[in-house]
Amino acid sequence: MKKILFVLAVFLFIVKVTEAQKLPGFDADLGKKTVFGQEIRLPYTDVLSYYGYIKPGSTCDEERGGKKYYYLYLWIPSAIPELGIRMVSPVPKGMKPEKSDYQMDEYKENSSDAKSYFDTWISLEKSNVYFNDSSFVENVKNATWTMMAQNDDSGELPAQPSGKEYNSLMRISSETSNPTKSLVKGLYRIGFTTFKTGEVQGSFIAQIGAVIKIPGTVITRTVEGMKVILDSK
Ligand SMILES: [Ca+2]
Repeated sequence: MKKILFVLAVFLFIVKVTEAQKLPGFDADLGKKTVFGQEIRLPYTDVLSYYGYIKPGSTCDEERGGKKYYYLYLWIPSAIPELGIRMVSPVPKGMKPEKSDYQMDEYKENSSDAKSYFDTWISLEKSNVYFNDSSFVENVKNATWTMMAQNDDSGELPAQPSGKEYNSLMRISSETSNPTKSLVKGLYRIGFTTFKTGEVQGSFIAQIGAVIKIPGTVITRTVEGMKVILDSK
């Protein structure tokens, strides 16, 4: 009996440690309730995961205000009421890409690098490109981008190896009465950089959460890559 209890205790300990190496649930603002002073949120029903890796010393996509920006392009195929975005660096030890997850080639090649990471900072911008046609890539190059939201640090996410809660999370509600703030079909981009000192480097996981299933949502690192995927659908 003692042996069984010991095995059980070890098992529970392993489960606990494994859980600590994954991310907590990703919950929405929509439908949030407060019951007896306790906030109750429903999880996003549709979560896409993107595993990435930025090699130390990489060239960024754009320099803005002295910050090195990198982009993930996001295609939303239909209007949605809310979008959640979170980014964690490095990828927690207990997490590995599943078949349906997106992953950068650089991540596949460098997933064993557990040392590099960065203090994440994220933004969501909306473009005025709403359709995929033959001039899509050109249109995106000339697009107007409107800032919708940004986040530096979130206490809802596990701390980084430094012990600081510097990972990022934000929830964006669609403002249907405001065309620049409504989450309609079209191309968006998630900008990421490191807000304080340091370089963007190492592994990261970005997750996109939606309160409804939206088949046809696509995340890519490049506009050209986005075009190829949209054309194949
Ligand atoms: Ca941060």
